[in-house]
Amino acid sequence: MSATSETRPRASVIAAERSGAYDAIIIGAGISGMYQLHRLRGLGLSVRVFEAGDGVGGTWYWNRYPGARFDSESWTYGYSFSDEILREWEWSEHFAAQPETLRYCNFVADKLDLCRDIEFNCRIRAVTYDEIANQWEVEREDGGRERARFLITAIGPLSAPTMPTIPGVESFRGESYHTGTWPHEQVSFANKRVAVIGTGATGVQAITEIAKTVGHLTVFQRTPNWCAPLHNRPMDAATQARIKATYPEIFAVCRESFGCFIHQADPRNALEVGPEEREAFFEKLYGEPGFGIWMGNFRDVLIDQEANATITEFMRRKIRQRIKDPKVAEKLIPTNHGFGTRRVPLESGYYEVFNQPNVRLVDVRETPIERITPAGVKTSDSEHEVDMIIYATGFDAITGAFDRIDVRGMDGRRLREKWADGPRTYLGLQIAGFPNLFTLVGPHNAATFCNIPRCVEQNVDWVTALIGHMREKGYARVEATPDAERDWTQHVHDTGKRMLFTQVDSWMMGINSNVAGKQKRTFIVYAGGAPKYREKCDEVAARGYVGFTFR
Ligand code: NA7
Repeated sequence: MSATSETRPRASVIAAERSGAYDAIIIGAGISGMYQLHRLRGLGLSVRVFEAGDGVGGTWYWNRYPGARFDSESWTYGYSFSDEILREWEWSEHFAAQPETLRYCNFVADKLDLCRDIEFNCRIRAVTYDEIANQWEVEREDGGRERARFLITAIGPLSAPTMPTIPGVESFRGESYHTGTWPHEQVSFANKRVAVIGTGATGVQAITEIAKTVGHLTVFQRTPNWCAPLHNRPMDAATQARIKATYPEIFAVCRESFGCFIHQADPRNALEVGPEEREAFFEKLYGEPGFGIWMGNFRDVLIDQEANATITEFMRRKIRQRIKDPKVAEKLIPTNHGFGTRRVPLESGYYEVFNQPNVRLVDVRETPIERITPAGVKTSDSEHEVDMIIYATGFDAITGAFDRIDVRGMDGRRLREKWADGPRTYLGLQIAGFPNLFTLVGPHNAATFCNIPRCVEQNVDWVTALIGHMREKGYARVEATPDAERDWTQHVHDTGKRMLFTQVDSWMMGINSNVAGKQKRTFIVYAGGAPKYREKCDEVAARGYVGFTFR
């Protein structure tokens, strides 16, 4: 397919503008919204995208914090649908940093001439289904309203940043930032006393980078994570050429792996092999780039407690070896969860940061943060005076972005209320009672646990095919049946229960200590793996979109 071909008849958009209703509205111009726009144009639909930021890129637009970079191999992350884009774009590193990924998003937007159909700086506050008109009415934060037959949310899995509910946050006199809304201007750490709160995947990247130039750094850690080496390196010309020549094979490998990464699980069980062979295998994975140690490990380490204990013990030893002060090492070793049962942060010298004389680790389980004061962070045993506080405190994951929009379906029913006891969906793409609404990276969808563009392409293609099917048959309305929704939700719960991560608190189980009502574990991700998910979606389509009603 040529990426530059003009695929959308201009006349349809002009007609939509005159009648005041589009065929489709997409919320969000990140990885999924951009591709969905391109594909719907291909169907000849009039489409409008509303994006809160002033540029495309979603995650890569907002998360500009120091150290932000891929944990997926760059060359497995880009869109696969356009040979022209694959040929022309060059990744400079195996795991590109955020500025390069944002440039990539802009490169794609320019290639496909996407921006003419995107309205930037436009946050959506409410969406309401109008049953009589069979349209969605979309209300912008500035009060403006737009209408469309189809509404597609492309609002990202981790796009609602959350601040900690620590008293006094507003009182701090110095600079303060949340990593998920990092300023566009350069922030300097030189000669400054900096505090970082949070040690998830974001905190680990930010702490490692900030430690290179900071005056003094204090890290406030509540739960240590099992971090593994990223092993990033620049891309040389020969590798670049080899990758470009083998993109189809690369994407084929990703397609068949659990999370669409290049790493496939080893077919053996951990305890099937002797201790020496196991150790050698772990050592090999530890020395290799990317998520291999998480996704390419023995097939049972993420589902069997005993198998998991073997890799957990290995990782424990690694941390002890890398930290000079044994007391600090013990603080950095997780005690309440096994390796891989929470999102594994990949690191490039994270542990060594704690060997620096100008870095201090504060375990806030030992000495809880009592409040933020005008001068810094007050814990139960002292006041840490700082010039800057960085909140790497994460996101209201997956359902959080939906909660920020007042979504009302049939009979004015609110999505927030429907999902009060956990999400209920069909394929993670549709919801009974919310006709013509598609959730591209919604709960229960494989994209929630995935090398995102790989799953997003599948979802967008599937939704596009469904809309194409409706046009062909003359249908104007599609809705998941309550039975299909019940069965899918049950399937999500059943597949989830096999996985150890569902027995641990983390954003993957919908836990966020800073958001009311998000302290109970909830099945929000699809843990059956991307290949199984694709199979299910394909089967639904092949059986004439079974589980949906059309009108
Ligand atoms: P995470 O993984 O949710 O991490 C947030 C961190 O902030 C985590 O260490 C939390 O500790 C900590 N936190 C949150 N609130 C507090 C308070 N009130 N006090 C102390 N510490 C707190 O978010 P990330 O941004 O790192 O990563 C999110 C995903 O983005 C990541 O997985 C990638 O896929 C991309 P806790 O663990 O809750 O004890």
